Amino acid sequence: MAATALQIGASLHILNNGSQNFSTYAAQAKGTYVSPAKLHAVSGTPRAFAVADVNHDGAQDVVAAVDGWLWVGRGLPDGNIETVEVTAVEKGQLSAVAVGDFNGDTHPDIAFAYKALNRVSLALGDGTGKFLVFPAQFYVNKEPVQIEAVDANGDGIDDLFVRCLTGRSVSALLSKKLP
Ligand SMILES: [Ca+2]
Ligand SMILES: [Ca+2]
Ligand SMILES: [Ca+2]
Repeated sequence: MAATALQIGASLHILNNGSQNFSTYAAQAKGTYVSPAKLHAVSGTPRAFAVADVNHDGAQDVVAAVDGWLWVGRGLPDGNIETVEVTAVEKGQLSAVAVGDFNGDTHPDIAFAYKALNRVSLALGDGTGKFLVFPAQFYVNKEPVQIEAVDANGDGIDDLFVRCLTGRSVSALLSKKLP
């Protein structure tokens, strides 16, 4: 089954879609990794993941989109995952995830796409690694499969660019500060 690998600091993280887990390999020396890996179970099938420091502690964290869940693995300075926080989201075909500050409160938030529903949802972070799903939905072109968070208009708030399979298009969503 498909796997996705990500290097964070001295550790290598591999998302194992087939076995529904996430393995962390600690680096031993340049280019070699300790085996067996530390396994972190992800209940359900992980569809996409992103790396960002979501709790402002200087260590990169891992965010995975699983059907019905956002899975946040809190990173340690050595690149290992310490604890895992899960947030329930609407079930659907989750296809992409990105981290950025979409409401301008300086705390990282999570944007996640539903491929079959043609929309993007947000989970707003409180800066401690916990997230609350934002009630509004953001419709994009059909079959979104990739999200990038970039501050496109320079107002200090991250905006969303969503790549969609239908029409080979990119939908842009400009964020604004919430009242
Ligand atoms: Ca962190
Ligand atoms: Ca935020
Ligand atoms: Ca912006």
